[in-house]
Amino acid sequence: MKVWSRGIARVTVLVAAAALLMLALAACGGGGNNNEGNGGGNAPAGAITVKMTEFKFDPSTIEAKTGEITFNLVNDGTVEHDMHIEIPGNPQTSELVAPGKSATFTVTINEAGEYQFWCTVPGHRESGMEGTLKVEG
Ligand SMILES: [Cu+2]
Repeated sequence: MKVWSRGIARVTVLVAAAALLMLALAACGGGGNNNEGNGGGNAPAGAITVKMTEFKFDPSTIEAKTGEITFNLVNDGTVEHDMHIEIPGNPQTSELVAPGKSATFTVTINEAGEYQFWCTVPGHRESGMEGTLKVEG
């Protein structure tokens, strides 16, 4: 009798451990690279996180220092978005970011000033998806 109940207890522990393992695996899923996940957990150090939804950037006014500027673009919307920064002589556009995904976007701006940015998907800028990047030396 004692041996029997011990066996049951052991099986119960094994089942519980297996369930925990599966939960842990599920929690880790989808976080493998920079284009996965939605929390920006893989963003490089110093990156400026910008959320993109229909139809705005959050924040829409961004302050940065001259030099290399890295954005962590997080698409919290339901359609694709990107970020275009109008740098005179060197305009830059990020990759298109799918809904629920994020992407790293790096530009170099050596001159202090205010730069306009917007989403290039047709109709989005007109709907309010634009902002200002203030760069200080
Ligand atoms: Cu857009």
